[in-house]
Amino acid sequence: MKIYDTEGFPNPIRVRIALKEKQMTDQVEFIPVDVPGGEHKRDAYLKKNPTGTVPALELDDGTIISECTAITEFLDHSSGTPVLTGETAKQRAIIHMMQRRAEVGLLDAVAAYFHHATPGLGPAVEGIQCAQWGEIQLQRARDGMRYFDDVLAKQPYLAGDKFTMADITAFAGLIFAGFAKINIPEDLVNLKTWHRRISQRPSIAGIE
Ligand code: GTS
Repeated sequence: MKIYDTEGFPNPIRVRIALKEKQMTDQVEFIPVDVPGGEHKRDAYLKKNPTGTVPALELDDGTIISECTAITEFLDHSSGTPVLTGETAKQRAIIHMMQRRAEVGLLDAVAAYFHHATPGLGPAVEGIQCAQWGEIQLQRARDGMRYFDDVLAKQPYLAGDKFTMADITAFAGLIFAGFAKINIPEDLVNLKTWHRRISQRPSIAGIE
């Protein structure tokens, strides 16, 4: 298997954490894609992944899978018991619900702020920018942090009592937030405590 990605970028980090959780990192070859240099928008990469985003997983039969949730589902069902995406119908539904909330309300919101309301990756890579849209998304990210703080007041992880794909997405959202200089407000103690706690997992330790 191959993973096309850009090391250190938030979405690629999601899959790298999932690989480590599943102890599958040594089963993949990482192929670097130069996103700051625009490689992801050139024909060779677009032929593989028409969305022009990283990461993408290439299976040994040539099948390409993009979208971190889809890649995580594949990994989780490829080795051992699924631990990141749930086993029962109810667990799976709740994990997907919270994962999507972490994506829309945090990771994607921060990304939109970064790409629209800041210089982002620079004029060579950024397309049309709309600063007002970016600022709206910044507020969405702030609301998202507050929402997750409330959730974490009642349970140790976003989808209940176990670490899942939803936590990985939110963690990547906070990585991106740090990069975009959006701090977690001091009063969100539950979110901060969760962040400190999951940062100590072997799959996450050292990622900042
Ligand atoms: N929903 C996608 C997923 O789950 O894989 C998002 C992928 C994505 O937006 N990746 C970013 C990308 O390729 C990289 S990251 O900075 O968000 O980690 N961006 C390039 C672009 O031009 O959109």
